[in-house]
Amino acid sequence: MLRSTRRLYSHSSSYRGVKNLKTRLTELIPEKKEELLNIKSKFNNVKVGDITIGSIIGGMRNNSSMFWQSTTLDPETGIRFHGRTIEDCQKLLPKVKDGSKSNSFLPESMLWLLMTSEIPTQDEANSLSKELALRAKSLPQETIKLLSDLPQDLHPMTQLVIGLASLNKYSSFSNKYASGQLGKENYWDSTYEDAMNLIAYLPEITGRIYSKITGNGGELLGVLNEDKDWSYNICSMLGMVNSTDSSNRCNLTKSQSDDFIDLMRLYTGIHVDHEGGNVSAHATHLVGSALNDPFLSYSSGILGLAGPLHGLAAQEVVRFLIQMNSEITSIDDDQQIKDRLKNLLDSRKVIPGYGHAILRKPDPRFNVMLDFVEKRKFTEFKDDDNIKLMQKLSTFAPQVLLEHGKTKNPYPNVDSASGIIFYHYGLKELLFFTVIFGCSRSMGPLTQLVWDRIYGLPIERPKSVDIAQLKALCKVN
Ligand code: AMX
Repeated sequence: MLRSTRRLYSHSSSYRGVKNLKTRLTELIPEKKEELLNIKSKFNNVKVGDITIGSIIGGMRNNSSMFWQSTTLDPETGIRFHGRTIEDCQKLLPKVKDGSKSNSFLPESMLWLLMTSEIPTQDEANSLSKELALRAKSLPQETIKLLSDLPQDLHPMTQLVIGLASLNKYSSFSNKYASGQLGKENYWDSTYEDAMNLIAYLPEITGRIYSKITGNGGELLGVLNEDKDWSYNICSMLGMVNSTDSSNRCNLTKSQSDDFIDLMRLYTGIHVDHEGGNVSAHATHLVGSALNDPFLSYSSGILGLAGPLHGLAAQEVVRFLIQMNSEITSIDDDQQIKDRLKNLLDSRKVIPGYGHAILRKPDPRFNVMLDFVEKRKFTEFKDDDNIKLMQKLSTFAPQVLLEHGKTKNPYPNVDSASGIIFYHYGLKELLFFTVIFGCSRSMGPLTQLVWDRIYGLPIERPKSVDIAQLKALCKVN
């Protein structure tokens, strides 16, 4: 399909009279900066907690040692975005207003909330959708060419990393820094520009990777519509929209297509951030602290997300569900399903999609994905055994994991539901699911990177201890 050549984003402070995100952010900076610097100067020596040997050897568990601006993860109630639960966000954040029956808030509204701690108005959310669509048009041809030259069988997450890292050449931050134009006070401005461009480019990069792995040579399966929202454009470029924008490669009906776009808004809206310590967020923050630009920093986050214990779990779950479904004799044979789960644990394998390093209750993000299914269980999903198995496992797997007794959290995490719903609508390429996760996750860690630069946070450099020091601490020889 043709690449649109319509107008690019211009950096004015308002769009149709609505203040843009950067303008609002700029207004907030002095107050927020003073707040944090005040805490640092007055309370520098306040103790936060004790670091134990268990934490040093055990992946730094329970070690509160990072500052993260926008989200916190409560072990019982789950993620909060500037104090607001997912339920609050569903009530408060603006949704798309285009006449479709969308129930999910716009991820753009969430980005506004993450950056500013404020709920945007409908006009502000819409103007951000427009801004991202306009920024998307400047995706460099070199990156497009690079993506199209990659081997079809290269893992989609590797393709995503390569695409994002290549944008470093065009980074406003890196280029200005290298030419000596930047003082510390100005770091945040070009970091913000790069971060917003990166988020804006993701729908097209994602679409091109999907086209490549499905044998379409990297040519887009749909166009970017500048009058539509970010999630719509992801769906369009995956060829998953029933409109003239998109190839509608799975022949979705209008209602299925609307549901799929809504699913994308829901999924990308709730995966944006999960506080700072998870691998993708932490990696972005760590690499960014060495003053890398957002493209290199978030490529590192994506590399972390590609691990099977983190984002790749989404892919593992779908593989697991499909395989189990092909092996059991009936979806109604509950005992057979439980036995298979037990066998899996006995052979020291993990049940993908279950457990969490911090959460100790079912993930509220899982609950909203399940709600999406529940609302359609007698219609769209009534004949889908994979979806039925996913629902059954959400009851059986916690029982089996509890009996087994090792896992600290036996409940479903968000990955146990998401991939199989995408699969239902026609996204069958399992390796691809984590790329969609990567689109969403850009928003939280990149917001943090902008704030890291606003606050002027230093390079991250924890102290490590060697085995002799460990022994000395434990008073053993
Ligand atoms: N199935 C089987 N065993 C599990 C398990 C699961 N789903 N979750 C945890 N365990 C085991 C651990 O492997 C560990 O065993 P070990 O003592 O023999 O090493 C023991 O239970 C204790 O682990 P834990 O403290 O409860 O979990 P953790 O903090 O070490 O790890 C996580 C957390 C997510 C990596 C783990 O629960 C897991 O591997 N889950 C399956 C993979 C998954 O769904 N990952 C996605 C997480 C969400 C995300 O980031 N996208």
